[in-house]
Amino acid sequence: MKKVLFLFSALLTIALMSSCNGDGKSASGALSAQSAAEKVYVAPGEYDEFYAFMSGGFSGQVSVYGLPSGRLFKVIPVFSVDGEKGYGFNEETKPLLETSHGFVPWDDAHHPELSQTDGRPDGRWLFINGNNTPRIARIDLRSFETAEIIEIPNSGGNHSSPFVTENSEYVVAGTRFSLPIPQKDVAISSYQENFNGSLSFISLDQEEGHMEVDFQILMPGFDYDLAHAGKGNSHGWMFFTTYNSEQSHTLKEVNASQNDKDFIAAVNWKKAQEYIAAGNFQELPANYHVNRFDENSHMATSEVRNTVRVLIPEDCPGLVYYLPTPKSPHGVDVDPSGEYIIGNGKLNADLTVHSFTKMISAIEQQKFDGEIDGIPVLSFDDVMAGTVSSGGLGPLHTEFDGEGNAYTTFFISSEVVKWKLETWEVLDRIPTYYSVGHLMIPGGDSRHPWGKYMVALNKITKDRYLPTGPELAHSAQLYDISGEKMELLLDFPTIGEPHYAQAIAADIIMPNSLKIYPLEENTHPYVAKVESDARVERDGAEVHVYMTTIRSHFAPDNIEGVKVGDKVYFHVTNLEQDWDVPHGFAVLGANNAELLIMPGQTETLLWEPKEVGVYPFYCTDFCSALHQEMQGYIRVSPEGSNVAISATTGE
Ligand SMILES: [Cu+2]
Repeated sequence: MKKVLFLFSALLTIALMSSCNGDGKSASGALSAQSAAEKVYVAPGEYDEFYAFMSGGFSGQVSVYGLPSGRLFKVIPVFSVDGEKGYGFNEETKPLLETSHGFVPWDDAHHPELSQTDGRPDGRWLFINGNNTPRIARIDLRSFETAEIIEIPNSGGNHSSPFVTENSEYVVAGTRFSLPIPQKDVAISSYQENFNGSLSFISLDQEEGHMEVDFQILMPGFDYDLAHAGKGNSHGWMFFTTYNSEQSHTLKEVNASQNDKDFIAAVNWKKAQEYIAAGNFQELPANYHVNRFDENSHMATSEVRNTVRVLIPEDCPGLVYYLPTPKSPHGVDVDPSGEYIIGNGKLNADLTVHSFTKMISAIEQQKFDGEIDGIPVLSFDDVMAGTVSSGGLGPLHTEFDGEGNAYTTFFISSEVVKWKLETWEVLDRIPTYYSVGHLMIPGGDSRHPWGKYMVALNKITKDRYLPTGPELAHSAQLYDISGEKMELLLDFPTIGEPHYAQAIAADIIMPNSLKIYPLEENTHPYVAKVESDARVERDGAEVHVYMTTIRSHFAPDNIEGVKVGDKVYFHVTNLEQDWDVPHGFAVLGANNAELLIMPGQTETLLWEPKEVGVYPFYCTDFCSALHQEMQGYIRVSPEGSNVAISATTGE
């Protein structure tokens, strides 16, 4: 083992050295390459300490990595179809991608967020937002599969989402782009009178995790950028950043950057619950889908909702307050105690820290600097706790290590700055390669950060890896933050844009990870639970193949009686009850994808043969020594032929 370790370290050393040559770029702040290599080395057969869940950005997916190794374990398809797993191609998962705009097989996924209990990531679920067609997905962390996708009505650009409250009472969603609410045909130049923002509170059923839009708040027509929940003392509040308080509708890079201060909106969601209970809301027409996957039937369903409850701040005193915050703030981050609300003004050099205690006392004393559409504006000086004079440029996001320190990314100066809560002094800074957006510390936005590591999620990779044409893999960088000084340990490429990430101690997830789906619990309407149930049934022009797989054959494996013009549904049940033995299914001429069927699961592929002939099908997932023999034929006869339906195995 020692020899292996030494060899690996030596190789990594060479690799690290050769990546630091040429243009004189060195991993500033890094340990010696060998000691960095040792810190990220997870020996063959050993496990990583953390699961990291990375958004895929414009790939629409979530990828699962181990930390500290940076090894990729899985890509979980969420908002984009995925031929590898048949996701969005098989009949069972198609309903997950239904929206009010029809079937939408792609999205731009930004912020993974773990469910929490008592402000601690609990390993039940992972949420992630879809920006373009506003949606939130819930991934079940037992199966690592997308279990639910809810569409967000009255929203455009679902960016400030899906941040979670301390006990997962809500995940939230704020619209980045304001819109006419409800939608209507108006001149774009009538923005100021006709456009509004919306903040959505999606409640979570604590048993099943089912999401419903509990209520929305109709807001002034600003851009709502990011959010974070209060915690501890500030539990019950949610904070959203805004920019474009200028309410411009064109050339926003200039016009939305005029005001010296925009706002953080502080929402008292417990107050909102009182208004809802008292019936003090408007019910607006809406049209949005709630899509759920059932683990027993292995099928998703899509339901339409037609109304949404909307709170109007003017009618709901005490619901929302505005905290003036310089300057087009991007991230809003709440420290583990819940007292400090950090506004990262992206056109600013300094960070603004608001105090929750001061905010409450200003509210109690009714010290307001005016109001906007019924929302009281607090005075900057009354709520500010301090300023971090960072010396950096373009602060975006802050996370915490649980030891009284905060870490903020600076996009323009391409660095992470470590600073101390309460004294606001800068303790350390380290470059990133290059242009860091979010950063992530395991548990770093919760009440109980694990600390130890920090991952920078970079927008630009440039010269960090072997070139691959005009497009380079995006990059994550792993830093050791256990000491006084941050130390760069590792670069690793990511899937799509690693927009944001979350990480959790592996031992919270591992014991609950599902190994198989019990066959006896399979309630799929087209399941065949034993090989003797395998058959083919014709229903008009539809043909249903009840097929089973087990190492190493399909039943049936010879099918006749299908005709040109038929819709053939292959319902394939994997009879295996053993961990890590999926079977695949592919048939010549299919216009969709393969099936990849987990043990005990049933999945359905639609096949529409266009020409007569005999077509082979086979298993795509290497499953046994006789995997290559796992194949069969289906015969297609002319329309109007009288070849009888038959399904045989071994005859
Ligand atoms: Cu197989």
